[in-house]
Amino acid sequence: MPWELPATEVTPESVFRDRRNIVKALGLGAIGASIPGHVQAGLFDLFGEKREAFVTSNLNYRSNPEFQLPESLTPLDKVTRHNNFYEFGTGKQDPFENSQGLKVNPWMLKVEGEVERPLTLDYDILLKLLPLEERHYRLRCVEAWSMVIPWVGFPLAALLAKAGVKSSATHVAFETLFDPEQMPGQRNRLMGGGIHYPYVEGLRLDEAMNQLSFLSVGLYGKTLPPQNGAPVRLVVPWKYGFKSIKSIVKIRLLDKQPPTSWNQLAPHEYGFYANVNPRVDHPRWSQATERRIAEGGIFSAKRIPTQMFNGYGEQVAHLYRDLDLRKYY
Ligand SMILES: Nc1nc2c(c(=O)[nH]1)N[C@H]1C(S)=C(S)[C@@H](COP(=O)(O)O)O[C@H]1N2
Ligand SMILES: [Mo]
Repeated sequence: MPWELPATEVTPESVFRDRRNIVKALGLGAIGASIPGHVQAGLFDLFGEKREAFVTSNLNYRSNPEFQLPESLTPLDKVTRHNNFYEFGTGKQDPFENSQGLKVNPWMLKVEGEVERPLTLDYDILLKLLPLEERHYRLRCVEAWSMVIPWVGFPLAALLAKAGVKSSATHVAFETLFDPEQMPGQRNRLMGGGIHYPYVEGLRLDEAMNQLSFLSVGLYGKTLPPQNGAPVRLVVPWKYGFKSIKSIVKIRLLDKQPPTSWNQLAPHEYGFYANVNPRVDHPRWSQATERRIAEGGIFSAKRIPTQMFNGYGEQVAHLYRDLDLRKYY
């Protein structure tokens, strides 16, 4: 097929050799102006000839034609430099600047709880267990900006099938790495935005089993950079971005709804469901439109109407037939 990619070249991934030099380089504020617009894996080679920053590697995958979009993709440099990942600070550039040292290999992802076969996946198994595919998804942040991102990964349902979900399970809980030594936002309440760490998220089981629910291990054809949630993060494109939890270490099947980080922090503003809905405003701003981050500066981003379920109603509206979406926001 034309969309088959050449054989993968799996290079050693996270390369991070000298933490102090990076911190120094960052302190000098040397990054920023000098970064070329079009960014490749070599982008992360920002800190000079010693190649100390995070390195991503090529993935072997096929593009899934069912998940293409009419809109253009958000350029890689925007996807990797305008982020929310409060473990590394609340500023949009903080994740990029503060996460390059994140150690993602070794990594351990556990699938446990109400399953027939609990799984412990290390970094290599995570990338090899299931066939990888590319999907273009809209990502709509609750802050009313959005992107279109080419993710590489596999359906969450495929992983859950490997573990064998017991009939007692009704929900799935997710947990991000807790490692205050590596994640400054977990050491400092102000820097971490007041979130009670580890960051946790959850889905109803039928939401988790929906074909759109995706575990991403890469974007733009390469393994995820830390700021986007390396080595594995959830992507649920019909929900606000905060549901798409990053750098996951635990997936737990439960017989009840789990607590979720943003809901715990501000329950009147962020619900458990968090389905993208232009008719239900955030208490402090409208959700009717969004700024689509594409070519050009972030502040030149075009304002476009927000679509119900972020445009994925055909795939997910049936899940909420009996739910009052004003009450269950
Ligand atoms: N662990 C963790 N996951 C997280 C967040 C976070 O702060 N911590 N931020 C969320 C929010 S608000 C958004 S919009 C998306 C952003 O994903 P991106 O930076 O890859 O675009 O990640 C989500 N996942
Ligand atoms: Mo977000």
